[in-house]
Amino acid sequence: MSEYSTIVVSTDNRVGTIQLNRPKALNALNQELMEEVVSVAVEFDADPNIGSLLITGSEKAFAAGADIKEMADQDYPGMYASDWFRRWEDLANLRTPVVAAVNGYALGGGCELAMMADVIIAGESATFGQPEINLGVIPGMGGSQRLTRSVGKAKAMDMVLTGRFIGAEEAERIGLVSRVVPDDQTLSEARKAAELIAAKSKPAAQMAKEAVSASFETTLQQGTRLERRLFHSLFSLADQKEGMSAFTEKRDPEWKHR
Ligand code: CO8
Repeated sequence: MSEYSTIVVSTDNRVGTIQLNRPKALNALNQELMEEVVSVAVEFDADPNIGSLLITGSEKAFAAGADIKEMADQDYPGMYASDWFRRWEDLANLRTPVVAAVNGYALGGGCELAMMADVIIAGESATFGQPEINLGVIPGMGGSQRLTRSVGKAKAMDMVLTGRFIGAEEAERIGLVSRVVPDDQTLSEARKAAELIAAKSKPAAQMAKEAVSASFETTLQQGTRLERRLFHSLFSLADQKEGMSAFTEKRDPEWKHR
């Protein structure tokens, strides 16, 4: 029996995997699921034996959005007082790289959750969308911001204003996903990517994530300066010596920092 009611959690090869598991609701994101996902992810983030996270759903749905039934009767004072769904930001702020394996629907909060990941591997029949406009609301888990930064104004406005769904091929073409693979290989390809990342020098992988993520927040000059400073700081670690020695000695590196 899993100790969680909305997710299935496992660890293997330095990868912490979280599978969303509310099949009857197409993995709709409710408060309980948010708490479970984020608390496990935060624990993985602090675990020296974990080098990357893998988040996935089912064949039919990565997640079909925030749980509409849970939200329907909420009111403004309650939403504001609880800062509804703020906790997802803790997932977006993890330092450990996160890979999302997306099959089926990634809609509304589901698309926004996928966009909190660093690498998105999508099955060829995956469907992405921000249909909140059809419910009389707007994206609320970062969709208006992360989507626009990923795909630009033209595509973000199109998706957010019309609510239209896009397929995996278009999602890859516009830069929303990293790779598209056959549906039956989504999880295995995502796992391979997560294992590849988890096998790197952990501080190098974390700093690579930090540097790329900073491009969403800073000017070019601030961002390139941060990148340079992080680059310089890696020369304080044994892994820089090991990585460069291994290259010249034509062997695989054996990372010390995990
Ligand atoms: N919430 C709750 N239940 C859902 C959701 C959802 N988002 N999506 C699907 N379900 C449930 C259905 O109600 C249904 O349950 P039941 O069998 O009890 O009726 C079950 O899942 C299966 O769904 P369908 O029968 O509808 O399956 P279909 O294959 O016919 O359709 C769709 C699949 C197209 C995915 C359809 O279910 C759908 O349109 N779902 C809603 C998609 C949507 O609008 N998502 C956006 C939600 S709003 C949001 O995400 C806001 C995020 C930000 C919040 C931040 C707050 C600060």
